[in-house]
Amino acid sequence: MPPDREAMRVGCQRGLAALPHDRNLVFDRKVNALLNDARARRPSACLAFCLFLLAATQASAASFSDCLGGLRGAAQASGVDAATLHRATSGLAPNPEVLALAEVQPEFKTPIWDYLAGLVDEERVSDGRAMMARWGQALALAQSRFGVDEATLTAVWGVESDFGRSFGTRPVVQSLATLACGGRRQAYFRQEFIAALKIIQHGDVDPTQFNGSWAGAFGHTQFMPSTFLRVAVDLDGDGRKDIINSVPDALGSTAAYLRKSGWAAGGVWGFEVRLPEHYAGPSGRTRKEPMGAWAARGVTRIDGQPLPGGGSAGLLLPAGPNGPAFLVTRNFDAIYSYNAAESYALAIALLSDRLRGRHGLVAAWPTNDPGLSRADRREMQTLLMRRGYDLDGKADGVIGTKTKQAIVDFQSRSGMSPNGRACASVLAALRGK
Ligand SMILES: [Ca+2]
Repeated sequence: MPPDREAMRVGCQRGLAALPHDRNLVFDRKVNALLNDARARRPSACLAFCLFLLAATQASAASFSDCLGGLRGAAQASGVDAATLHRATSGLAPNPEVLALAEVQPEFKTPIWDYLAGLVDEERVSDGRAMMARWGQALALAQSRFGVDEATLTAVWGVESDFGRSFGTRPVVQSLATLACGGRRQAYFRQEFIAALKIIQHGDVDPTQFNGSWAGAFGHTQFMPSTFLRVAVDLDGDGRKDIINSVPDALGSTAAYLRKSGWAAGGVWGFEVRLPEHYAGPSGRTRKEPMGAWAARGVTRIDGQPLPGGGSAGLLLPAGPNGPAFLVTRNFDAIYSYNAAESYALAIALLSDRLRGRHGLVAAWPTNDPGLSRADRREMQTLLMRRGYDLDGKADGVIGTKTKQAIVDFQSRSGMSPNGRACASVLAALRGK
């Protein structure tokens, strides 16, 4: 496979191209919320929906069974043994919720400052520092073997699964079989399904614990099965590559992934810069030029110091020329390849800087209404519930459908623009009343 196709395949690890991955988790919760809404609040709609689902399920049961037969044949042809096939696919039924999740489209585009406010908050910085202290030995080993520094590995872990707190709960084999037999990317998920069976056959992952996101990403660092087969390592030396139960294996596998994606040992991801006034020159992550060329255009470090001498970088302007600006290197591209979204890579880069003890972003995002940290989101949800909004009793910091609906309603009643954003003005209004 040509390198660019390979990068795309890897970059689209979660089955959705160019979407920051936490939004997929949000979709996940959103569809659950929709289904729950239908069940709880609109019994007649639920009945119609369930009858439709039943009819569709019956009609597709035969075709799923045919499809699964084809998948078994393909798996066998690529070396999966009969015992593994029997163990992993007997009685397998499709999961309609997984197909529904694959079809969900975002209602609103999340501004990058909201996205980053939830991913790079004080809580994750503090958790990350504690994890660096706790897993220092494994991080040092991963760094010595693959050249990727400890702060970057910890930041990936924190953004991918909140340091192991959110793995996803759907059986990976079932999700992948469902997506391989329905939906828009069947060829891709067919290969992932076969890869998942190979992982089981090899004994790296216990089939009863093989759960993950709706798209089949699993473990501390949310690898797709084919990525696991390609790069996972046994860092703790117990003979198994286990990114579900072994933090060292997950961190080592992440380091191996970044190394294969072009990470330069000892290099930086880049840094925040200051542009000359009215800058109208070139920009773009992939438009790399020598540091000297940027210096000649008047670009400096954010504190006004001159740029370092060597290497090349692209000028990243995530919110246009009036927002924060960054010069990003090939190491930023390696992080980008993990999930094919610049906002995602920036979250990891900025979190890694905080974990190194450096300051966060200096320039302000072009908004007078900043996004909220997870602690602020939980407080906002608590205050909304106190006003009688039904959020299932959960102040979990996840902005799902019910929270958005509550925000829209609260904004409308308070004379604010009803955009459904979890933002500073909403929290301030809730606190003040
Ligand atoms: Ca191991």
